[in-house]
Amino acid sequence: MNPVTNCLRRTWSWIKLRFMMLFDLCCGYEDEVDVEANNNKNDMSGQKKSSAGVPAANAQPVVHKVIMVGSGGVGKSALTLQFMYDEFVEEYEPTKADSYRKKVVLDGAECSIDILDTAGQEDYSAIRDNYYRSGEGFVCVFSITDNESFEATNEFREQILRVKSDHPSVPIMLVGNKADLNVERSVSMATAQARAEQWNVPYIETSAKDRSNVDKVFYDLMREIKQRKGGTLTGGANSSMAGTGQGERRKKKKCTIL
Ligand SMILES: Nc1nc2c(ncn2[C@@H]2O[C@H](COP(=O)(O)OP(=O)(O)OP(=O)(O)O)[C@@H](O)[C@H]2O)c(=O)[nH]1
Ligand SMILES: [Mg+2]
Repeated sequence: MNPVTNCLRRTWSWIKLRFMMLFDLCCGYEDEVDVEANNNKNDMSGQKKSSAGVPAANAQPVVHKVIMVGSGGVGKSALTLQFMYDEFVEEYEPTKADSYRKKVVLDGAECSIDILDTAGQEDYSAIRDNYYRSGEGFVCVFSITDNESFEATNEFREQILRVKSDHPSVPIMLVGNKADLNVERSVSMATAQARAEQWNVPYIETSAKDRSNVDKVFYDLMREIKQRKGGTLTGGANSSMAGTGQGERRKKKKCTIL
């Protein structure tokens, strides 16, 4: 990717993110809207339907909110940019926080995905809580060539579970990136799979460089988020949805006057 284009994209996404955070501050969403009540209004695709069962004319496509987490340099931005623009960024520029939105068709239904690409660098760890709050699903990335980044995934997961303590079965995917560098591998597939089983989440190996499994990560996660919104997933092996099964509650919008 052209460095100038890359820089412009990052600046634009940074500005958008500030606006989104300001909007959240003013009209912060909280979740007391009953998903069960929503289920009556929404079909399995999450599209609002009229009584005739066809999408209402003014129905907005559902937005699934995904957050990229993991140590610095593991490839969170590279995976995001590969998914968004089909491009691989060779140069490493540490992220502060960038947000992206893309319209996709998921199992025949149009929806949007919001991706928040967070900072892996320790300097930004204090602000992670704020970002994690808005996530409906998390991609927890490590590099298969870097054992330390694999060990760090435990901390990232703990932080997610702490912040999302009212959503204990929030979907998480464990992703081992840089699979194209197999000769430099320091985390075996069996070790990573064992951790995923322990967390009860899927494990996927990707390469942002050759695009392998990049779409799979985002689409599988959206599917889990969507099923969760639809309240149909009961949990089980290899699913991060194995939770309480209790009706998930989303918070009501409330306006704060500054
Ligand atoms: N060979 C190879 N290199 C990769 C892959 N993914 C990322 N990289 C490289 O690894 C470096 C870091 O990638 P980034 O995507 O910037 O890492 P990050 O996780 O976003 O890092 P922070 O923003 O600091 O948290 C860059 O030089 C990328 O080109 C991959 O799948 N294969
Ligand atoms: Mg980054």
